Amino acid sequence: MIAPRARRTDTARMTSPPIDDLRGFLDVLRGSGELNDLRHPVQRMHELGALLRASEQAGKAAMFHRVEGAEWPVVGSVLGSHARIALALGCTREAMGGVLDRATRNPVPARPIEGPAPCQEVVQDDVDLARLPVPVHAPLDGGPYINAGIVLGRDPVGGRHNLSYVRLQVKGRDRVGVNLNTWRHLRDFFEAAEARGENLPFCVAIGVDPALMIAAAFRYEGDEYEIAGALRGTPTPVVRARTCDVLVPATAEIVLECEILAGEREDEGPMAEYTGHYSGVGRQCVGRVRCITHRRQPIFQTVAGASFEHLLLGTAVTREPRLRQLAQAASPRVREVLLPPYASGFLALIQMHEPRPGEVVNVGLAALNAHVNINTVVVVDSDVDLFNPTDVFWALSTRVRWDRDQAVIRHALGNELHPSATREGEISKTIIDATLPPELRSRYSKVVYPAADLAAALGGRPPR
Ligand SMILES: Cc1cc2nc3c(=O)[nH]c(=O)nc-3n(C[C@H](O)[C@H](O)[C@H](O)COP(=O)(O)O)c2cc1C
Ligand SMILES: [Mn+2]
Repeated sequence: MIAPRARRTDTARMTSPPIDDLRGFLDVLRGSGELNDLRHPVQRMHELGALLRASEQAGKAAMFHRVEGAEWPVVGSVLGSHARIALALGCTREAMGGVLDRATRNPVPARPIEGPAPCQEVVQDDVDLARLPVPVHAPLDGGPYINAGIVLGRDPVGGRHNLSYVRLQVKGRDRVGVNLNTWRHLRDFFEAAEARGENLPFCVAIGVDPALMIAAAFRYEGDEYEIAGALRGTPTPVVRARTCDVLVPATAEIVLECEILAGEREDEGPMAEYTGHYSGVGRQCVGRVRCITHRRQPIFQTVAGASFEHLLLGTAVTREPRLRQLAQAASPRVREVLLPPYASGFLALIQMHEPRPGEVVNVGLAALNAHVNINTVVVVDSDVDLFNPTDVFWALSTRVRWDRDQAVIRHALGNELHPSATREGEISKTIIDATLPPELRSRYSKVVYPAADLAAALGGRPPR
């Protein structure tokens, strides 16, 4: 049992040592009772995915020590709950929004190191992806998917590094499908390279510390290594890849050094996506793996498609800071914002205190611009708890007059995976005003009973 990590409140700095690799974080999770260690053999096809889902739903990450036909263990759902993300950040659930927000405004750049790096302890120039224990997660997935890799690319203009997640379908010894959605920095870099007839070098770091995992999910115009450094409180040590000019995290478990091939497209998919539906099969980019490096006895990390981890990282917590900034810039009467993971990042909930006439629409428009995927904004009064879906549905059912309180925006850009979008991602968006208009506020007050100590009353004790 290791000592619990000191918790960071809104203002205090972390006092425990920073977590600087995946192994360090797994120790923290074990010490906090947040990790299931599964030691009996499991199948890489489907069985591992089903057990991982069961473990996540029971509230824990899962480490599979014996995967049939594989040498390396697999771990998943490492950041699959608010509690585990809070542990990674060394803060409380309530302080998380502030910690993430400040990280985007206090960049800590990566620090290149010389000499041998753990991630390059073993080098495999004769690439064979079959050596990696890549699971087939969901029942209808089109094949094994590497989802948890931090995809590292460099801006051809200026050279900044970009960190993101891109699902990679394993297609052969050294071949992967690369699913790049429309609104992605790596896609911009690739299109610029392809226009010159060139391949785009990129690397994939699999098995990294949680600050890097969280940073990669951010949409940020700078270099996302800066966010990882800010979240951890120390710069990310990086080392040059062996075959290209990309800097990779020195403590990663595994690194794939790759390139996206100019002029090539192939069928890719289907895969269980964050929308809760399977994606279709589409013509997507193709990557070639040129070299694999790894630590001795590496741990393979995975994120199952449509898992809570996928939703939390990809659609919720990392997008709330910008949502809060833009909504509060539109009105000082914005109190709280939320991208509830159950709505896959398409729904933004905003709580306002006594908005002025018309202001809800202004805030709604700002919120729609916080991330391209957001297509529904619901604004509620300050007596409605955003974290309680029952309360939000109550406001929707009792405080909306549908011919007056809804603005519909047509022909906007959203995400192409949404079932209502065109193939290019064109979609309609809406702002719903579920606040009481000023003239009704005094007429309709919410029924709230005082809190009571039922346990004390049942036990015959006097209430505290
Ligand atoms: C587990 C996971 C898998 C993801 N897979 C993809 C993907 O296959 N394609 C994609 O375009 N975005 C994917 N995303 C979303 C992007 O990684 C995310 O929006 C990121 O901010 C994009 O980086 P960028 O803003 O620097 O372009 C995924 C996110 C997560 C958390
Ligand atoms: Mn980016």
